[in-house]
Order: sequence, then C-alpha cells, then structure tokens
Amino acid sequence: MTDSDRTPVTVLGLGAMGTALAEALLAAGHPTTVWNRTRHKAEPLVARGARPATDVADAIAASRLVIVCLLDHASVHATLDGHAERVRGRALVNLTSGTPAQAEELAAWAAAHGADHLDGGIMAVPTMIGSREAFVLYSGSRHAFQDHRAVLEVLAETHYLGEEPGRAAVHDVALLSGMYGMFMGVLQSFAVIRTEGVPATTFAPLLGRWLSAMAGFVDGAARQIDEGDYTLDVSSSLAMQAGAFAELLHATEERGISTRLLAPLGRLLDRRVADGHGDEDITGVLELLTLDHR
Ligand code: FVH
Repeated sequence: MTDSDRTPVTVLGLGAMGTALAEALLAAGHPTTVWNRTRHKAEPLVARGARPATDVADAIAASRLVIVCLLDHASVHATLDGHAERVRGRALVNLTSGTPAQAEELAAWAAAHGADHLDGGIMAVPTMIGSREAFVLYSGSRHAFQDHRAVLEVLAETHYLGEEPGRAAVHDVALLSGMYGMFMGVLQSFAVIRTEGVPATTFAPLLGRWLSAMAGFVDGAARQIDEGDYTLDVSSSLAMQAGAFAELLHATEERGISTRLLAPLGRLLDRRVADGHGDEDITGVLELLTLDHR
C-alpha cells in the first residue's frame, strides 16, 4: 500500500496526547490534517508532513475520519458547535476524557447532525502511543469502528465494547480508579520509607516486587465478586487484616506520616468486621462502596 492509498485523518487538538496521535498517524503514512486552538503547536507536525487546517471547518472537511482529543467535554463543544453542519457523513472519534453521560450526549449530538460517533478511553500516556503497551477502549457506532479499525490500530491496540456510547467511559473510570489506588499506595509507601532515610530509588525494587506479587489479588477478587461469595479461598481473613491495618496506621503516625489516605480503608474494614464478616476476605469491602452505604 502506498501512502496515497491510506485513509486521510484529521486530528483536532494538539496537546500532548493529540500531538502523539498525529505523530503516529504520520509515521504510518496517513495524510493527516491537524488543527489546534493555539496554532503554533501544529508547527512541528507540519514539519513532519501534516497539513495545517486553516480553521475547524477546513479540518473537518479534510477527512471522513475526525479524531478529537481536547482537554474536556466543554472544549469539544466549544470546538465543534459552530460546525455542526460540517460533520455529516463523518466518523467522529472522541478520545477526550469524559463521563459516560457526556459520551451519550455527544453521540446524540453527532447523530442529530448525521455523523457517526465513537467514544474512546485512552489507556496510555503520550509516549506509549503507537507502541504495543498502549490500548484504547471504544464504544459507540459499530460500523464506524469496523470501517476505521485499521487506522485506529496505528494508535494503540483497540478494544470495542459495544454500541452504548458511555461504556468505554465507564471502563476508563474503573481502570483509572485502580491506577490512582496504586498511585496512592506507592506515595504512602515512599513517604514512610523516607522517614528512615532510605532513598526512594533503593527502596523501589522491593516495592515493585511486592506490588507485582500482590497483583494476583485482581483475579482472585474477581472470582469472589462474580460468585458473590467472599469466603472463597480466604487465606488472610478480614478480621486479621483489620487488626493488622490498625497497627499499620499507628506505626505510620509514629513515623510522623499522615494516615489521611489510608484511614478510610481502616474504617471500612472495621465496619465489615462489625457487620459479622470477619472470617471472610477483604474483597467484601466492595459491598460498602455504594453511595447508599454511608
Ligand atoms: N496526557 C495523558 O497522559 C492522558 C492520557 C489519557 C487520556 N488523556 C486525555 O486526553 C485528552 C487530551 O490530553 P492532553 O494530554 O493532550 O492535554 P493537554 O496537553 O492539556 O492539551 C489540551 C488540548 O485541549 C485544547 N483546548 C483546551 N481548551 C480548549 C477550548 N476551550 N477550545 C479548544 N481547544 C481547547 C488545548 O488547546 P491549546 O490550549 O493548545 O490552545 C490542547 O490542544 C484529555 O481529555 C485527557 O484527559 C491524556
């Protein structure tokens, strides 16, 4: 296939992520039209062969596949709203982070103006785009996904989750929740070890090894949740962990480190034990995470 056979693509938004997306498309030989509110950010891409759009209307007109990667939902509407009549017949792939409700709203907006809509949750940082580690979760128009899958694979591995527009966003929220939980734990861990004068870089291999070993929790917990049975395979009971966790909080404060990140989990463990689930696994804490459990 020659470059002239490849699908033309437009990228709206050239922040860190939009730039990485456009770079990957150019590297794969796609004729790539770019637009950014602050125009000079397009210059490095233009030097690599991108076509600078004169304005949003020109950018949308250039390609049947329009990838949107802006700051947030408000900036997507700020960019597209004045050009609703231009999107007819196009596939709008919105990789801007947003809520499920925002994905549904944009899908309805696109449908009202004759465009197909795909919402995407990028599970990567910009430097990962185009690599095997990156993946993107998509939901929305099945035929837009099928038509453009080969192009989207240039950016990252693709996972299509179905036609409900908000489904990718829910998965994004769930995966990022896991990530931020890990970030919280890692920061807490480094805060404690720093009180001992141990350099973070010295400690990091131990922490990485321990977290890798504990990653097995994911599959075991998933099985318990799907079975609705938190007594399965319990090797460390909730009662034991609640006691150990209280000691961990004391030790943390003795080192002069705040427990404000960890203390909420301690309260949930205690509550679950008080509710009679001390002989079960920690996974049952999940039952206390709905908003009607205060
Ligand atoms: N970067 C990351 O690690 C994460 C990875 C996972 C997915 N996120 C989401 O991707 C969206 C874009 O993120 P980004 O990293 O490119 O963000 P910035 O570098 O801050 O660029 C923001 C772009 O949005 C433009 N913009 C902001 N407000 C408006 C507006 N009112 N009208 C038009 N464009 C707007 C901004 O333009 P400018 O400031 O350069 O003129 C940038 O192009 C985001 O949803 C992440 O959550 C990234």
